[in-house]
Amino acid sequence: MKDYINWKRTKFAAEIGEDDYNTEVTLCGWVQYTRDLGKMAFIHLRDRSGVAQLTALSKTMDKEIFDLIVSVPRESAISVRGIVKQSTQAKAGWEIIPYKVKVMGKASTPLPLGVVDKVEADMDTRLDNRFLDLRKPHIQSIFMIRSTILNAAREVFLEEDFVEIQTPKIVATATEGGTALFEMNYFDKKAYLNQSPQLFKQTMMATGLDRVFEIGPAFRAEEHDTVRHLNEYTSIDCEMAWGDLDDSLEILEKVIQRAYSNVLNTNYMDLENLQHKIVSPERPFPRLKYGEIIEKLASIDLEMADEVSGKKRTIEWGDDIPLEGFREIAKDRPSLYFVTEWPMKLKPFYIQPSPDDHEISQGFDLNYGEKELVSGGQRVHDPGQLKTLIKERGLDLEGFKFYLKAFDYGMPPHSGWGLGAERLTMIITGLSNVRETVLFPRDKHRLTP
Ligand code: AMO
Repeated sequence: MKDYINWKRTKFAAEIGEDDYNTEVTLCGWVQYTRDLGKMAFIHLRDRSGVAQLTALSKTMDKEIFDLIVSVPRESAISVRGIVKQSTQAKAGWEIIPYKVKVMGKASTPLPLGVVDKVEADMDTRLDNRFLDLRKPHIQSIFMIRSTILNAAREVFLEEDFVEIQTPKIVATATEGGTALFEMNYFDKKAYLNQSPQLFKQTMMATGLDRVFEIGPAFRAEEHDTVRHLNEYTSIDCEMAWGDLDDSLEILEKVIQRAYSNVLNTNYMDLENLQHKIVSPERPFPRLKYGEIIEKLASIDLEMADEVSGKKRTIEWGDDIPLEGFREIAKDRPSLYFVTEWPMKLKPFYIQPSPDDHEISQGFDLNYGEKELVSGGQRVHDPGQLKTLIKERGLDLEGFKFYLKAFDYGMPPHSGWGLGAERLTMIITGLSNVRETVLFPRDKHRLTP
């Protein structure tokens, strides 16, 4: 027989209040829990907003429907039509007395992953069954927050007159150094998955668009198997012309600040689900010079392996700052701070030297404690200087032809930065593993789902 009932949701569980008492509602969601007492049964129906208690009474329902609702396996997707009744026993102060039920998607048994189990399953089981993992409210909250963060960035860029762009992900040239590239066949040529939109976003500075941003995937074939590295991540990139580095830093501060404030305003329930408290950072963020950090680390005798001899020695100017170094700095600076005035040799070829000292770059990082969130800087816009820097790094000019061409026909001064969406989400949600912030993470051991 044709089903003439409209099973569309009329309310979310969390929307139900006193005004709905004694009215009819249709709820849609998943069966979280069932307790069958014979003539009566309690069912917890979970939707995106929360949980509703259904109190099924055999005397007010067709036997067939009562039997169906008490026997439907946990985590099945159902729609329920019923009356909202005030109740002193139900936690919410109300319950639903159902009279019609439709099973939309029956769940198989046993479940590969418990949704309401007190004990958290291991990461691999969770990622292998991500659709069930996301039924847990605190896991769903991570992605609600991630969505707010990406929209906050977009909001600021659009307010500040940036133009959204998309650049190719299949490319012929490395951007961030040749070691971390995924290679692929492109018909009869070799191609790579792009590590960063760097060369393309800079090329856009020669077009007159002036300010561009891109939120898109970046691929790094790094061997790192850490809680901070992914092989595919989402990069929030921007580039702006006719200004200086301070303009770029200001936009970055605004993006980060807006991400915090929008999450605080719209995701307070999600933060509660994650049992995490955040405070919106104040602008301007503190700025530390690379040299000051090295001095501090040398004063506590932080040791590292010499690049040439491999022997242990105290850290000195010119060394990259290892994670242990940033851990020391994080003891005094557990939150956001810029690291500026890096040595030229520690920054990519496209970063401009300081006008006062050619050993020092106009590149910066933004850290949160020991974690790097952002890299960026004032770019080289003089074509001759850029070619020299590319050659000095032992890179082949030929591979950069399309990029260099844009510098030969009127390239304005420009700066920009790249922010890892997952690292920012990790910090705002208070999670310790970056994999938590990606639906289907790609790491050294994981290619499915
Ligand atoms: P960089 O290589 O420092 O700079 O990357 C910028 C930011 O991207 C994020 N990120 C990653 N996140 C997760 N997994 C990874 N493997 C990974 N690699 C990078 C980090 C990092 O701070 N072109 C420059 C940016 C610029 O100058 O505009 C770049 O890509 O949050």
